[in-house]
Amino acid sequence: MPDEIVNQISKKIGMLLIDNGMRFLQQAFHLAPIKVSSAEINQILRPYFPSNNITHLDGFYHLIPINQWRELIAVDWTDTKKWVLDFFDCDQFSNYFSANMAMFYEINSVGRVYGKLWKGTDQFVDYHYFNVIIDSDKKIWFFEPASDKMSEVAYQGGMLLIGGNRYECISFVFG
Ligand SMILES: [Ca+2]
Repeated sequence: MPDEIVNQISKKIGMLLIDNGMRFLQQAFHLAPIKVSSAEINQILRPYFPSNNITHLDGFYHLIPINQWRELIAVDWTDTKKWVLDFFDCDQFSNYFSANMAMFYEINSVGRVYGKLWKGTDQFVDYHYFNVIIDSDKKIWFFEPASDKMSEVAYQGGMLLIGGNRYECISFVFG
């Protein structure tokens, strides 16, 4: 069979599998999100991040319970991607996870966060890009899409610690 015909068949089958895969996942999860406005998202974040830049690209957001987030994260394959400096590192992981949740489930409440990361509390590593999730109980969770580590937002001694490492948020983008 000529290569061009094989390529055409591969493209069609690839798209068909992706399309059906999305439908299977949507049907298997039975998500019933609540809908909140961008003003409510702001009200949830502001007590923790009074001086941060928070950008909303949507007027309304779908929120789901944290137990459903844990199930979605267990199935999502973002964390299985290989870390490649520049071409698939923290910003791609963060964008990819956020986009997957919107594309598969129309859940747009995964924020992308630009900030700084320390190893422990005193060893500065680099500027960093990661995710924030707001659940339907209006709780804020930080999420590392390359490792699936999740932690509820909490300040200890004035520092935001996730898994024992210090984070500092500069800006949030939702939508
Ligand atoms: Ca990159």
